Amino acid sequence: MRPARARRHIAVLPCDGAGKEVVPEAVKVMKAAGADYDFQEYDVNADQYMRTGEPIPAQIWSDLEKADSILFGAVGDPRVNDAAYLAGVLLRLRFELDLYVNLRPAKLYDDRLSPLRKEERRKIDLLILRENTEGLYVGMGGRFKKGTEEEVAIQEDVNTYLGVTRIIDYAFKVAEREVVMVDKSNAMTYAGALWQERWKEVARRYPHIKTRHLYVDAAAMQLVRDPTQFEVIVTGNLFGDILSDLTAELIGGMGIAPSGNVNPETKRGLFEPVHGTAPDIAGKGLVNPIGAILSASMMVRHLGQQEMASAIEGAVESALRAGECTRDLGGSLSTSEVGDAVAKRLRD
Ligand code: GGG
Repeated sequence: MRPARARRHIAVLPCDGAGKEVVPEAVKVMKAAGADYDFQEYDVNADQYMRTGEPIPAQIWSDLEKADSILFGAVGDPRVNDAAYLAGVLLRLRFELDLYVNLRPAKLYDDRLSPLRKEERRKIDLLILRENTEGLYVGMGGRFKKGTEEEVAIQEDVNTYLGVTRIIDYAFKVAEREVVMVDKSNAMTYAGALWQERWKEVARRYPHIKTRHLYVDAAAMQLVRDPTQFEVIVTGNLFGDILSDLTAELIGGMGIAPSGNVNPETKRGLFEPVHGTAPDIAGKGLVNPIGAILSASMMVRHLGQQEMASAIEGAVESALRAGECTRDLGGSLSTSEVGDAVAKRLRD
């Protein structure tokens, strides 16, 4: 007899501010959907950092490396005016676990949430694939003559053959119709040339998928003009970050946008709402938990439970259509009441 499969260990990192409010709702919804995971919450947050000076203590890091997946809220705190904290938590997890694919889907669940005037342009259902381990985020550079009028600040944009190739290849693997590659190769000629070369070479291996290239400024314009034209967009770290905030607004705002950080080879994953800690509204029951709940649905899908993932997504869609949502989406429910409304649909 084969031994029973061990329960999946999900490391839960609510972190700070809004993250602390939305992550419990995502866990509540997964439990209502029947997820039999071993959820373990870890003390990674600004209070812990201010106490110890360590963004992620060594013992916790060793657990996170072994976890089947990580459910993450948001990191940042006005009391910590120190980029080392954000870098030591979120960027460390993305870089050291080599979560090179940042999946940022944008799907409109209810027509009334779209800011677009023309009805036929609203049916947005696209995926932005942001390279997640390179680009301007690696922290290379420096400040020369800091604090003087002669100061020079340099921030390096790192693009490697391997990094660019693997994210473009992943885009072709998940696309059904078309991949659009976005860069700024007319201005950023060195990095852009590498992206162009790898794009053309990888595309040749997938002749059944249509291809299109857009400069990032044109891509931003086209996303507002007619987002329905896109299926999969693949791009670098910074452009993916910016364009996915734009697409979040097209589906109802930052509160609703989910994301996954994954490595398709090791199967490691970290799932988090796109939004940050929202210190202006955190702690008042106003934060929208839908981005976190949809991120949990992405995690469940990544762990191979497709039906459960679709059930969670369906329950979110039904709650949104019934107007059972927070104020940012025109509803009147609190953060936990939205979690309850979604969970109820999964239990009934
Ligand atoms: N879930 C996304 C996240 O945590 N991003 C980090 C971030 O933007 N932190 C700054 C902040 O929340 O103020």
